[in-house]
Amino acid sequence: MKLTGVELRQIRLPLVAPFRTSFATQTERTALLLRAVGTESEGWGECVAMAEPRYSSEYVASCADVLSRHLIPELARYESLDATTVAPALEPFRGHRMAKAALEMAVLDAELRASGVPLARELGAVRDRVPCGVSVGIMDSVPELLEAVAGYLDDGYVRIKLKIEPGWDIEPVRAVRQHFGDDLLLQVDANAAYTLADARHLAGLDPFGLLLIEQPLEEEDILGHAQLAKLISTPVCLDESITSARAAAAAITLGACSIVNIKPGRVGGYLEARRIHDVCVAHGVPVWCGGMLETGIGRAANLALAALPGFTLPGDTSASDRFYRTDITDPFVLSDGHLPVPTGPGLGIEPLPEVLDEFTVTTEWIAL
Ligand code: NPG
Repeated sequence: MKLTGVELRQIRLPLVAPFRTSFATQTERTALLLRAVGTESEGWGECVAMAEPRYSSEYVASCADVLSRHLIPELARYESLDATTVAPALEPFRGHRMAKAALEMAVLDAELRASGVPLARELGAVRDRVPCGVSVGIMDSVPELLEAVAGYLDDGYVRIKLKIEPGWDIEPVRAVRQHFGDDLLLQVDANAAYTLADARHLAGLDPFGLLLIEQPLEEEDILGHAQLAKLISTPVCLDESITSARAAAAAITLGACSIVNIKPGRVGGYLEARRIHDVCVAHGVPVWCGGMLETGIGRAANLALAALPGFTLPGDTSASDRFYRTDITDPFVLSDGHLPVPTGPGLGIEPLPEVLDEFTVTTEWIAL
């Protein structure tokens, strides 16, 4: 396929409720969408970067900038492009994995649409639906948290993830465990809010039978995670630190994690995400699919990935209405705690043009 151009579109979607993590409170999602236009077909990509560089150093405007100035023009040199050539072609540009992932995703979707192959089949999926967990933000009070968790359990979610930070950790976890019982699949996510000096405090979570604690320490602190893993009995899962298959192999080998959260948009794309999956399977390390408040576009692709055999824990692949009253695609609706893996060619879903236009803030066309 020869690319003729790429459209960059920034959209802004209101959230159904504020979502508070240890690094920010979000009330809306600003997202960057890509539409890659090739000689035979078109494909969609979604960049997972947030409006501000709080979760990672990348952010929407930085991604739009590097895509339009460097990454997209670089692909003009390729007369015949397929998704496997995108990452090697962009390799000379350092970092910017979220931007690269979005571009590879759009090319991959275009290519698979042209050949009629669903993304799930291309990646090696073994399931036609996936069990879904939900991520619950930091709340002002424990009663408010219990009410939110009860609502999600009523919806059918099979696993609860609580966002934690210093001052909001042991007590909310204890309350949820006591209120909902020992059978609830429960895990926590610190988004790098602690240091190794908090090890004894974090060991206070040990009695609650958590599935895992996600990214307790800062992104670069692999050694610290390895030390922490020896001091607490809750399994350590890494998210932000896992930037590539190589990083995953190193973290596992060093004992820094025993579970991995794979976010395709954070690791440079679905092809690298599959390599991380393969590395983890080879090491006997369970993986699950993370979420970044994706629209239906990114959600569709995450469901395809989450259907691979090594994804043995429920992911943050929640239904569209977890975050959005109106999504830009047909919504993904939870059924018996599961979402269906899309079966159409490519992502198997497309934005609804009128809705997309309604939420669009800017568009830019980069011709190749
Ligand atoms: O279900 O899409 C979702 C959100 C899940 O909590 C979630 N994501 O750290 O994993 C995370 C967190 C996140 C949210 C990360 C926003 C970055 C931005």
